[in-house]
Amino acid sequence: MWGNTAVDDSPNIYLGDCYDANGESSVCDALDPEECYLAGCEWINDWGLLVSFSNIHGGYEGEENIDSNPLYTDPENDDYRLSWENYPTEDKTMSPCIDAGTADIDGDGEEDITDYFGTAPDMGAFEWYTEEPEYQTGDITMDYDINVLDVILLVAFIMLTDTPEAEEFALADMNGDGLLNVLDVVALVNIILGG
Ligand SMILES: [Ca+2]
Ligand SMILES: [Ca+2]
Ligand SMILES: [Ca+2]
Ligand SMILES: [Ca+2]
Repeated sequence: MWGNTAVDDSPNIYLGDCYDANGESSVCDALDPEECYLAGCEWINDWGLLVSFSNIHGGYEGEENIDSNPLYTDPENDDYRLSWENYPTEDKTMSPCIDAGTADIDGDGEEDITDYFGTAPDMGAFEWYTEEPEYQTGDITMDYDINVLDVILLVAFIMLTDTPEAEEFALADMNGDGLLNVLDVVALVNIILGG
């Protein structure tokens, strides 16, 4: 949503530019449906507005819409950023809005939004992200576990039977010398054996 205008002292949200926005990836969590036209629906239907990939209080018909507590960081103090306490574990501390939006706004199969964090854009105004390094060095398979599968992939890179992406290369280069070789295998195996 963008280009919004508050009309007089009415409790309603005016959705500007909605034909372009199509209501994608927005959060509407008004407790009272009167406070939010997205929950009220009639006005939207008059416009033929499609609402999809959105969190609508009370629910709304449309592709991938949800109706759940968005787990804002501190809404009482106007902090509407999403929260995810136990990142990267996808448990109940993860806001259901995280990665629940769509990068393909017009549905043509090509991503229109590219500067998101995680597997997809989030619903809502603020993209949730973490500054912490995502993966430990050695976790080449990027599954938050260092085990024999990482060794197998590292060996495949060294034997040139597989080609690392830049991020995989960085995770595989255990000693940080810019090369992938047996020294990195030894360092990786030592981590696994040492626990
Ligand atoms: Ca995201
Ligand atoms: Ca597209
Ligand atoms: Ca791994
Ligand atoms: Ca190395």
